[in-house]
Amino acid sequence: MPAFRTPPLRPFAIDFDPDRLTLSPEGPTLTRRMSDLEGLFRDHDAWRTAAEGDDPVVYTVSSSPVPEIERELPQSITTILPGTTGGELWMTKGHQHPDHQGEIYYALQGAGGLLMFDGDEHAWLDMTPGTIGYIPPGWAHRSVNTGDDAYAFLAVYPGGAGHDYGWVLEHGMGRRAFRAEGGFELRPYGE
Ligand code: S6P
Ligand code: ZN
Repeated sequence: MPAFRTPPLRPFAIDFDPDRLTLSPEGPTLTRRMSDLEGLFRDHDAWRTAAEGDDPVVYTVSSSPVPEIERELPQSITTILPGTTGGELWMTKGHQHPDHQGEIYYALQGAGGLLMFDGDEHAWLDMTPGTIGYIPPGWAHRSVNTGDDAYAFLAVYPGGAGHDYGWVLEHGMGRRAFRAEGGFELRPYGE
């Protein structure tokens, strides 16, 4: 057996429940509350008030049992709840893959956006059920709930990709998404 098959995974099927947004068999589930998102929202005072108040769940990430190791291809479902902090739409932390590996997102439910930033240029993809968003190597990515209901998507990514969250704190994401009349608007990161 080739060395890369350690530990060996046998082929298996994963059941997706579109109503409960769960994978079976399931792996770890991560819950991100407002207090986990320090330094990310433009309005730091509004963030602190929410984090020190009821500290709401902003998003969850439910994974299949496929491990995050080289040559494996893990999947997860992210569900972002609807809401704003200081007018800024609820979102994921955002990260860069250190080895600049690509990734695929598939929108499942609700309305959202996929914001990408390569350190120079930003890109925004509207994500509604059925949209496949392609994240090219070297583009940091953050997901935003632009609607009034939960926004959920499937992510498929290289197991050895790693997640660099410090990159976003250092470089930003190029744009921020705020609630606006009739929808949302993107503003330059520092405004
Ligand atoms: C992993 C993939 C997603 C995110 C998830 C949460 O490469 O991009 O599963 O991890 O959407 O976002 P974040 O920025 O908190 O990891
Ligand atoms: Zn990623």
